[in-house]
Amino acid sequence: MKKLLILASLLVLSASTALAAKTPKMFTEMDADNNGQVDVQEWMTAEKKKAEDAGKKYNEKQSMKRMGRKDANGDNMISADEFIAARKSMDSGDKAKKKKKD
Ligand SMILES: [Ca+2]
Ligand SMILES: [Ca+2]
Repeated sequence: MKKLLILASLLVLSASTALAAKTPKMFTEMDADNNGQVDVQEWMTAEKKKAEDAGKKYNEKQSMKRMGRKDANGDNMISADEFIAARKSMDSGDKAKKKKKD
C-alpha cells in the first residue's frame, strides 16, 4: 500500500514538473512578480526593454495591439496558457488567425 502511495505522489510530482517546464522562459522572464500572469505593466516593461535592446523606438500602440492578440479572454493579463496558445497559432500560420479576427 505504501509503495503505491509513493508511486502515486511521484507521478504527481513529475507531472507538475513537466507542466512547469512547458512554460516558456520568455513568459517567466516577463512575469516579474511571478504570479503566473503577465499584466499590462509587465508586458510594457518587457517590450520597452526589447525595443531598447534592439535599438528601436518603443511603440506603445503596437505593443498593446500585440498584447491584445495574446490576451484571449480580454482580462488585460496574459496567462501562460494564452502565451503558449498564441505562439502555437503563430507557428501554424496566420491564415486561421485572420479568419478568426471578427
Ligand atoms: Ca505578473
Ligand atoms: Ca488573459
